[in-house]
Amino acid sequence: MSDNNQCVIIGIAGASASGKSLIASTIYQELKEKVGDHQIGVITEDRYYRDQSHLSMEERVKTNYDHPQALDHDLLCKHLQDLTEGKAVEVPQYSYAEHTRMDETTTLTPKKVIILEGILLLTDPRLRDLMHASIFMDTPLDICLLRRVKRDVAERGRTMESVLQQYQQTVRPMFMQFIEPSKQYADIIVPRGGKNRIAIDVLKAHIAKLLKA
Ligand code: UZR
Ligand code: MG
Repeated sequence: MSDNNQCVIIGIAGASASGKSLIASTIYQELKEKVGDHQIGVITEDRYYRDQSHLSMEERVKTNYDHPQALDHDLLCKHLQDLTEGKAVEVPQYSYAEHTRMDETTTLTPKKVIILEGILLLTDPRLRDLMHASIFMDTPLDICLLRRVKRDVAERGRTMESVLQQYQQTVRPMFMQFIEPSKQYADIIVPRGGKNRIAIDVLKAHIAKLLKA
């Protein structure tokens, strides 16, 4: 990594609705003022759910979205490498209502700091290698479930019944099988959720230190 295209990558993992996006956007907002508007970006792992446009809607709903295979980590790794080398990338857009990738992409230019957030990031050794620091949101699962029901009905075009069914079928079992064990790879474990002020300040201070190094 040369000084000119330094890119600090911070990974934030944890259960669905554990506060990953909230802590990522809080750090983004607060650091943006310090490092400059165009020098910090957030990448959500959700954007890298695989394209399923070749499948019918019936088949799409059967996908296990909480399994590492549902995600295109190859593309995510490629994009992180490109950003590190100073190249812009086209981040896919994903539709939760359609359960597939959309045609449009979002251009992301190289940044000094990239905050990556997503449920299964720490299960992939390639992604762990690319991170300069990793965080696991250790929010109690009942709190996550409450938040998930509210969010998916309000923002992701879902019914309460379908959210609860999916929770029992995949969300909880895959959390136990893949996400919870990936906690061992985190540098920092954050209790309670995305509003943990001390955790936010510690992370901000650490990122500032990495930027100076
Ligand atoms: P976060 N997910 C869907 O519900 N539908 C999709 O088409 C793609 C993903 C859910 C996924 C996972 N699983 O729990 C969650 N299910 O999105 C991850 N079931 O997103 O970390 O923002 O909660
Ligand atoms: Mg999220």
